Amino acid sequence: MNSATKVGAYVVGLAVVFGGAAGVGKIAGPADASAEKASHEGGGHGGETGGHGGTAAKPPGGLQVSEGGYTLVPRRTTLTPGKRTDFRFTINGPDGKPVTGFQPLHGKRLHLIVARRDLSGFQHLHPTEAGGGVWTVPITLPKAGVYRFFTDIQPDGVKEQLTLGTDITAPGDLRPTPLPEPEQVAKVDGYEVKLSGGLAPGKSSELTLSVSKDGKPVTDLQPYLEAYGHLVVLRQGDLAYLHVHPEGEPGDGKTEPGPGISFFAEAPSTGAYRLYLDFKHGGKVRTAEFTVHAGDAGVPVQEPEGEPGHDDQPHTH
Ligand SMILES: [Cu+2]
Repeated sequence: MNSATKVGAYVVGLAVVFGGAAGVGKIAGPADASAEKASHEGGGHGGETGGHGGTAAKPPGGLQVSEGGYTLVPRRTTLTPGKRTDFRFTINGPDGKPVTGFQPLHGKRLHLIVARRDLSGFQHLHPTEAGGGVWTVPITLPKAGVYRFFTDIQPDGVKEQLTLGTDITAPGDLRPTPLPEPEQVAKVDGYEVKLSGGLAPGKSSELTLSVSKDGKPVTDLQPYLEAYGHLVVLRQGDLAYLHVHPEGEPGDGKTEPGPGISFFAEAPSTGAYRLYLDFKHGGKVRTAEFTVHAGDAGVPVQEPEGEPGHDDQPHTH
């Protein structure tokens, strides 16, 4: 392979990462639209892992424990609730051996996202490699339940970012947390984050998250992992995963450090989604959470136990 081909492949890879953003989180500004088009035109040979930006060609990320020959292998599949535990895992490659070469994604070679299957208990962690491709991270699963563990990675030689997902159980008495109703304002640690815009099924839409504290807009957000905000979106029902980055980057000469952080995202379908915005201010990373519905159908009714059901579910014809 000559170096020109290599560079070309790398550029296509980037277009897929940011155009297809972990499977479905499309960032579709005008500039990205052309990049995505380029990836389509250049990616005709890509095959199954060719990273088509559209949702029809590639399923959302995080639904598979193994993709493109790479498998997330936890050393244990249960963790005691409420107990801090050293969680260890490997990413095994097509040869069955732990992978040691990863390309950094937003400053880290591996991102670990954890959420309980009812969409509560979100955590965004950065494990360290203990050697030989074994990753380790101290973690506490606060309550009993089944948790989804997602790894965002791009092994060396792979053209696109992969999000692998596996279930880890914290045994005990499970009390599901109902998904909160959609609200435009989230509060965390004295901060208020206001959401404008929403998610549309199958097409890109803009979401702006504005951060304020004590009623005043925050205009000195700090870069966190090379961005003013990181947005993880999980779909209710199967925890389909998207990780979206803002339109602009710190230091690009036009992106302001708040109060607004803008994202373009595409929901893979109608349904309910939980949004988790990581932002950094005053030296600390905080997470603001929102429920957002994409489209107006297909969201299951959540009733307290014992209440009679309603016959208002949408029907398919
Ligand atoms: Cu991360």
